[in-house]
Amino acid sequence: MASKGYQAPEKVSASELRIGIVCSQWNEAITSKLLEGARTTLENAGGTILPEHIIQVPGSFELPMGARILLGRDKFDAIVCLGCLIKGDTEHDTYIAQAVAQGLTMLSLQSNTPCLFGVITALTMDQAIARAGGEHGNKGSEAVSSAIQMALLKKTQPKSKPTIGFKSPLGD
Ligand code: DLZ
Repeated sequence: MASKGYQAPEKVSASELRIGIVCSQWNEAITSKLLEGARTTLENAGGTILPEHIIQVPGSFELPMGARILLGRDKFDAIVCLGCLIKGDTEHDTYIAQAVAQGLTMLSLQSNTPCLFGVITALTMDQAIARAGGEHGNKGSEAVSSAIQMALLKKTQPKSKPTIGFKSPLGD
């Protein structure tokens, strides 16, 4: 079955974009597929990922901090965060997923740089496999498509002073 998820607009070019990737090592068999999908999608759009623009973090919980580290290193148009949370016997996965979603939302708004949630939240390993290049697409690839769209959206806005009082801690 084809993925019913987000369909990227056609003919976007990422050739002028600097996209960073943060990849979690937990469930590495899955996150490596997300990374592969992310790279392929970016390259198909004319972009490249330099080795120094990819960092590994231990688990999904560390993704927002990893994104923060990348943003402190260089100027990026977007950061794509890749992880895979699989439900265990407890609510652990829910707390981590919420923390990551909130962390990335906060970081995006504070840094004025889109930080994308390319995290699979699955009940089983089979569900994760289906979302990492299987029948439900590749969430890494989808996150990169969203990153390109958001980065281009931001680039094409007229420069204006912030009107709602935010001042970026990252000097953007
Ligand atoms: C501890 C933990 C568990 C149980 N499960 C996952 C998981 O399914 N996916 C994932 O990305 N990370 C998991 N982690 C690790 C946490 O994300 C985090 O690295 C640790 O709690 C240390 O902060």
